[in-house]
Amino acid sequence: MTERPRRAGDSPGTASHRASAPVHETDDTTHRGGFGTHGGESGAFIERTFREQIVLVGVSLGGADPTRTDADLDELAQLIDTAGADEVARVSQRRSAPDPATYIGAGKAKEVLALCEQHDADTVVFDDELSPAQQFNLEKLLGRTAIDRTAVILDIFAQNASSQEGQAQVELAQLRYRLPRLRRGQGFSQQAGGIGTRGPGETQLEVDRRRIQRRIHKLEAQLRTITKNRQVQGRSRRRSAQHTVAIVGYTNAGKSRLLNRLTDSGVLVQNRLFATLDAATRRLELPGGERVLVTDTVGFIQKLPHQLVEAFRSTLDVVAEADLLLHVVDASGADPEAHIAAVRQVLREIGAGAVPELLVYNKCDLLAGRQVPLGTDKDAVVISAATGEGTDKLLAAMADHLRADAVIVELLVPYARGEVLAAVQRAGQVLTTDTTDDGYRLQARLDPASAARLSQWMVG
Ligand SMILES: Nc1nc2c(ncn2[C@@H]2O[C@H](COP(=O)(O)OP(=O)(O)OP(=O)(O)O)[C@@H](O)[C@H]2O)c(=O)[nH]1
Ligand SMILES: [Mg+2]
Repeated sequence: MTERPRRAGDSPGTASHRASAPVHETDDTTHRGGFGTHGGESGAFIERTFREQIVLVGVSLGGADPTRTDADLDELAQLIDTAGADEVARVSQRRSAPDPATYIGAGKAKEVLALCEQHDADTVVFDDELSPAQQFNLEKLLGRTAIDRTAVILDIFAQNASSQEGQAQVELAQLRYRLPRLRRGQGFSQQAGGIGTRGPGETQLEVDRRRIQRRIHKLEAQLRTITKNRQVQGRSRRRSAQHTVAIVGYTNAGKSRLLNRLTDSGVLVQNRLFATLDAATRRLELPGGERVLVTDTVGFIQKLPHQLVEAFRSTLDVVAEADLLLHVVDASGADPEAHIAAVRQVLREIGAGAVPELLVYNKCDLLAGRQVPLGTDKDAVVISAATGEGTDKLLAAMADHLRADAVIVELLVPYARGEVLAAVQRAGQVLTTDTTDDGYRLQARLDPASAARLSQWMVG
């Protein structure tokens, strides 16, 4: 048993929380794993008083490439490390299809059990989502907690959520994941006891389910209110006609560091997965003088739990509504193409598949002479958010993209209508200004939507 060592990159809040946590006493007869216990309203899936010992299991399905499975398990190991646990062993198997009862085959399960005993593992983590029945059967077979990648990701999100909205979204995703997996003797039993909590003929399990349902409805209502408030703000932003740019990409690609580099803002940057959960928006002036709003967003990953995508949908609206996406890719990573594909898949899921995208290969300072794997995208930009290399080109490329469909118009604005002049300046680029007897005569470059909105002032 080890106490979780404090690591560089940990936020002071979590680290001190862990350091002060009581050391969990082990008892040889009961298993100490708390990773994956689906109880408690607080929502943590993972034991935090010590670093759990984890066995990882991956399956290459159909004709899938086994090296792919190994890369996926490397990523899973990174996830469990971020969650606060350690890999002690890994097992992989090729199958044409998952076993409906136990996901892996019976023989393989025995092998996993032997490994667990050899390493005194607390928990077994499967790289793909287990059905509730598979999870139940595996726990019985293995005599320890069996969970999947989804539970680990949900746990990391729960650790990192800080805003009220983020916490509500993560809790909602956790409860939706937990509800079909609730079993007798788990869940809210301790809290649910007492006179009046149980209806006639209701079992404890039914009471627990009902409590979770109620909590889900409450969270949904809370999130609807937050979304409505945001939509009001969004409308005023659209009236101001500023372009919006969303920074998207795989987790840890350097999205937040890029926002900081472009806008000099102090957004949290960490060498940790899912450091950013709350969108941060900053103003940025492009080389042509046009002002845009840039938003940093939550990172994506392969097999991102659909419960999380659903729960974060309203936050991710900024992505679907953006005029341009900066898709940040870690160019120094092992398989940038796979990351790009995973991100594009999530983009499609959230209705942002058609938003124009500018590929931004980041971390070029780490390439040490290697070629950037540019693929076929000739518009892609290569940068380093760390050193600032390439960011001039990136800004120019952003301006080009946003201007691509712009039109040049002539406007006549009466002197008394200073607010119209200001709206033109915000919406686009003023090319020339003359003073005439009737007011300001401007030549401006505007996007079609802004031009339509300002059409009453157009002349010529
Ligand atoms: N060497 C190098 N490191 C970078 C660069 N950009 C980001 N990093 C590092 O990569 C790690 C992740 O950076 P973040 O900006 O937090 O990444 P992110 O994409 O916002 O990640 P999440 O919010 O967790 O999804 C940090 O340790 C950064 O310092 C870069 O250009 N070069
Ligand atoms: Mg970030």
